[in-house]
Amino acid sequence: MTEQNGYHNKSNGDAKNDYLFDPDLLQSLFQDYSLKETKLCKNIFNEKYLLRPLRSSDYDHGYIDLLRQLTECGTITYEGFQQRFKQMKQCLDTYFILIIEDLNANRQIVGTATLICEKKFIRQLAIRGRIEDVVIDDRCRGQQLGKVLIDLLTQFARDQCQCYKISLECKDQLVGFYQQFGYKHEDKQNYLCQRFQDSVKHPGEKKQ
Ligand code: 16G
Repeated sequence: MTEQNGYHNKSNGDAKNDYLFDPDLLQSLFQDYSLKETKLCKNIFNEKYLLRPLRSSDYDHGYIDLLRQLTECGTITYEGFQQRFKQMKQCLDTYFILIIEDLNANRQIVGTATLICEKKFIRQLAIRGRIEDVVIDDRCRGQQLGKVLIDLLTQFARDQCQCYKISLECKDQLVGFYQQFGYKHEDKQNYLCQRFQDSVKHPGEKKQ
């Protein structure tokens, strides 16, 4: 990883295996992207924000609190977080969680988006991508941080993971936001959902 690319961990020299996935996978992608979107990338380049994969230490940098701006998270202990992180990491080439860290605010995490790559038998052993859990901190809106995350993850899914399609679910008011990245309602297709619980399930909790 090189300093100029602006997405990697510049100073603390943490071991690479602390990351959910190899940060080097982002390198060429980020280079291409910054050529296309220089203005947008300025925020990232000028030492304000850092874009990188999730790390196991991010429990202490507000990752869960950021997710609370999207939906319920319940009580998540440090151990619970580490266990889930490990489970995700063990699923090779499946979980890609990107985060944006604010370098000037105690390295708090202010943005995140997840790509999940599902392995399939159909379409000649295809890979299908899903974009999930996209959140930008309320205090950092309007800086196009969401745009960077979705653009990069979408390209990553297409070029790096060879996904044959990527889908996402979102609230009505966000449809326009995602359409700008090429996401469309598919003709004669519907999204159906069945919920088994209204609120958060706590690990080990039995159904009454
Ligand atoms: C949104 C999210 C989805 C998340 C869900 C949580 C995006 C693109 N979509 O649909 O990933 O899991 O909200 O809501 O970020 P829930 O807790 O009601 O399922």
